[in-house]
Order: sequence, then C-alpha cells, then structure tokens
Amino acid sequence: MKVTVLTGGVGGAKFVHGLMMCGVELTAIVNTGDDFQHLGLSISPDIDTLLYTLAGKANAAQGWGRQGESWSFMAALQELGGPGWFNLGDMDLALHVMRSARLAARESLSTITADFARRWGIAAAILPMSDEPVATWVDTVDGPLAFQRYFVEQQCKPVAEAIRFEGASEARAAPGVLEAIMQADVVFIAPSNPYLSVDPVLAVAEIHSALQATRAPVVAISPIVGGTAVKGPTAKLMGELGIAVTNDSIARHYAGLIDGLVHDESDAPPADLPAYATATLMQNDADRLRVAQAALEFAATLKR
Ligand code: FO1
Repeated sequence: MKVTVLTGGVGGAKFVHGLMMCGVELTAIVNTGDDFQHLGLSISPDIDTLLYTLAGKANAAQGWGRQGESWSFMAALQELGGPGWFNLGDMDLALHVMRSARLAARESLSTITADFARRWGIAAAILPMSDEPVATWVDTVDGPLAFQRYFVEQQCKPVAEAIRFEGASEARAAPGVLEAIMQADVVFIAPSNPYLSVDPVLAVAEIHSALQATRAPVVAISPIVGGTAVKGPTAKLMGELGIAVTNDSIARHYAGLIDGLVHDESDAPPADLPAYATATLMQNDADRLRVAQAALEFAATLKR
C-alpha cells in the first residue's frame, strides 16, 4: 500500500513514525519553509527532526535535535562571541556541516536528504517539498520575523498578523514529490501546524494542484487536542489570526483538498466533512502506531 504524507515539525514526525511502523510503502514530503542560513550553515529543521525521529536518534523530550547530545561547540562558539540563541549540538552540527558542504558542491537538497536517510536505514522516502528555497516569514505587530527568529529567538511571543512564504510562487516540487501524491493509495496531512508547517508545502502550486488531482483520498489529522494544540504555537497563532481553535477551522483551512479529518475524541467533529474521532495524543511509540493505524482504517472508508 502506497502512503504519502505531508509533514513538518514535531507532531508531524511522530505521525510519520507511526505510519512507518505500519509497514506501508511510505513517502514523506517535508516542509522546508523553516530552513535558514546560520553561521554559514544550511539548516533544515523539519527534515532533521524527521530523520532523527525515523532513525531512532531523536531527543523526543526536546522535540528537536538528537538524544545523548553534547554541547562543546556551542560553549566554544559563545566564548568567541558567537550567537547562543540557536542551539547546535555537536552531533547535530555534523549533519549541518555535511549538508552545507554537499550543497556547496551543487548537490540537491533531495539527493543529500535521500543519502542521509539511506545511511541511517530509514525505510521511507524522505523528500523535501522543493529543492529551491522557500522561507517562512511571520509578520508581527513588531515587524517581520524570519521563522527561526520568531519560533526560537522570540519563542513565538510576538503577536502574529500574517504569514508569508518567500520563494513559494517560484518553487517547483522536488523530484518524486508529485508522483508520490498522484500514485499514492492514500495521502495524509500530518498533525503539523497548518499555518506554519503545512501551508508552506501547499504554497508550492504544483503540490496544491496534485492534491486536488490525485485519485487517492486525502486525510488530515487535526493538530488540536482538547481545544488547544499539543506543542508549539498553533492555538496561540489561531487566536491571533482570528481563527477559532476548532476542527471546523481545520477542515475549512484544508477545504477543497481533504476528504476527511481524524481528530481527538475530546473535540467536536467538523461539520460537513467525514470525520473519525480517536485519542490523537502521541506520547509514546504505541500511541504513534495506534493513531497511524486508525488513520489508515478511516482513509480506507473514503473514496474520491
Ligand atoms: N528549537 C528551539 O526551540 N531551540 C533551539 O535552539 C533549536 C535549535 C535547533 C537546531 C537544529 C534543528 O534542526 C532544530 C532546532 N530547533 C530549535 C527546532 C526548530 O526551531 C524547528 O524549526 C522547530 O522544530 C519547528 O519546526
């Protein structure tokens, strides 16, 4: 069974891990809107979070970076007056250095990412949404912030007014992305932040069109649990954008793209859309497998 999933951030990675444990033929299309240049390094956080999660190397408690990490680089960096706001662990740094060196040697992000996944024995295809740069910007009441400045340095505190994806209108889908959507038996939108982690992927016009054209049912997993979002700024952001934190809002956000919504049993279902209620909080591997299995069962009941 061919399963394709659009994902970004920590919540998305957990769901993708659940799907991988189901043993399906899996392709993950990953948000690159969080990517940025830092100290001359090309950083791709959502790709890295997914690689670490699927390779069993993730620091699950922290949500990003590797377990068992050391921080000698950061200490030495700051002795030299370097920036301390974005933490690069010693092992994590090796990945950023290797990716940056290979990008400088004109390899594509998708080629490099596939090689890292292969080296770590990951049984899924990990595709950046695009090999061309797309940068998420958050327009706040204090002015525009590049994503990592908003998310990490400012800890999502500034009040957001709008979100933009620079480069999205020129960006083409990375190799294999459109085929993975068109040839899938089912396509999922992972329980990632719709506005910060999924929208950059949908902003690549070819991907948006493929989701409308595919014969596969497209199913979203709601990021809302108990009237709020599990981690990160989703609920706060929805409030600031004047969007009610409900599954109706999520369904409306993906209107025209999705055929069904999996949501937490503590929240009301969306109106006018097939829905499936279950416990969607993923606190361990068993939860991840259970949620993925429930989503696959629900998707099997939907036809386009
Ligand atoms: N998130 C933080 O909150 N603080 C950090 O210092 C931090 C460093 C970092 C380094 C590499 C990496 O791949 C991700 C990192 N993240 C950090 C997470 C990053 O901000 C991601 O964009 C979020 O996970 C949202 O997708």
